[in-house]
Amino acid sequence: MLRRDFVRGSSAALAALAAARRVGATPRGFRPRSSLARPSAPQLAWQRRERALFLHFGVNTFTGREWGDGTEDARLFAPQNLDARQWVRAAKSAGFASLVLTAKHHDGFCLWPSAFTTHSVKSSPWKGGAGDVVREFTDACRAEGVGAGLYLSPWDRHEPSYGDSARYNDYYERQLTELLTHYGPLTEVWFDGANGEGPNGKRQVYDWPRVHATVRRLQPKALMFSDAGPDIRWMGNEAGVAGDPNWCAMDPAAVPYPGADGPQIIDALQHGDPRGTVWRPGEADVSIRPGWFWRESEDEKVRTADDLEALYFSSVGRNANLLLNVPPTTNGTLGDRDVRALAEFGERIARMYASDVALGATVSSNAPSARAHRAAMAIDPDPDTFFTPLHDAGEATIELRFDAPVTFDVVSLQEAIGEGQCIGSHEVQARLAGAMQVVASGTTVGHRRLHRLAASVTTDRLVVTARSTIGPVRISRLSLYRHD
Ligand code: FUL
Repeated sequence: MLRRDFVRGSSAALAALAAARRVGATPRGFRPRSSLARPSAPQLAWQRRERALFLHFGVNTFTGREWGDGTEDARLFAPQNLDARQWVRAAKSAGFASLVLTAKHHDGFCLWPSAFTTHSVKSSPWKGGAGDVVREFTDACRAEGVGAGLYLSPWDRHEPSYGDSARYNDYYERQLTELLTHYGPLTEVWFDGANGEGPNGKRQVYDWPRVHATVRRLQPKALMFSDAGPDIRWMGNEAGVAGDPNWCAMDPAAVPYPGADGPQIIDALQHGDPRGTVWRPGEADVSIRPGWFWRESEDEKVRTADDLEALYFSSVGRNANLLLNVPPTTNGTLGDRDVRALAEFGERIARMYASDVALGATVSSNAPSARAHRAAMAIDPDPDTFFTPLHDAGEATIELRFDAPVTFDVVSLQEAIGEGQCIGSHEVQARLAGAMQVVASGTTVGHRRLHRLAASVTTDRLVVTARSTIGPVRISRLSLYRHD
């Protein structure tokens, strides 16, 4: 099927296009679509941060439930030693540069003293009703130099107006406005799609266009997450696993509203669409424990650093950001076991990235390129430089030669996504016992694609071939690490 994004050509050219589409490449002679979706500056900065910490905290922490029903007594909320700085430091120890806190979950209890309800910290014994968790959280993030994000559940099982759509939408807008105007700049605003019936037996109809417009107006740099974006999309599961392939672009009609359900919706969330008109990269959310909220009975089930590392490879390693939930305890701090796992995970990833053996290579490519985009730019650590061939041939090859053999077991490929995402397949070959052999291959690259090899490879020659489905191959960085 022909798409508008290719300029019309001769029948021979069209046949070449059809053949190329079958193998997933862009043939010579076809110009890429000029309107390729690209990230905004905040989206690109967010993708480069790669990892964020999620904090589920509220009355559920004290009842041991996952979904409160809204009848919880606000007096239950009584953390003895709440310490938001500890949350942020634990996040930083694992290399997380931003955090997202549940300002309000489905039970409707607000972690800030909202002027529009009494069902909040105001009615709790914590700090004599004068405390504000959102304030402590955002202050701690700012003091520690990391981004702060907030989750405001649209579904509210406490608020009497819920289900009376127009009235509740006003209530929600007022609460959102408080969060967007009282706590300084936010990096992310998190919406989920849960949508129940109100006390009147009616299903609430959310006003998403109004919600989005409010966030844009009051916090133009904050990115909005939901199944339907508009800036960041859900990855389609809560297991921390990105799709393969995973495109950052999407057809906005594929997931019309948050909470839309069905196999095609999940498929669209997992994979995106190379020809999609909007840039909506995926965020893979997952918890360090079986539940989202803390409960003592799950203290023995905290994921290990090994597990967290596997999640890193299945999310960040497949072009999605990792949003890892680590819930505070009834004490108001993160548990020791969780903090230890985070720190160990962070150390391992830092150790892996500490030494890139590709840096010593002599680099060449199979095609001429402009000086600014020469082959050596493919190993240059500057994320803003990249290799691209002078003429877009839909395929490009980078060759690395080493004076002395190097050993690695992780291959990291990064595409210059500031220009859009184009690579649809790639292959890595290394000279082993005198012959070139495929050591890794895959589909999309995007911000980062990691291959963890089954065994370490020692070689003096490496060739990476990348094929593009929609525009030029642009390799921002190829790096080789040892992970143990
Ligand atoms: C879902 C919620 O229903 C869960 O409780 C949790 O907050 C998860 C991250 O999002 O929609």
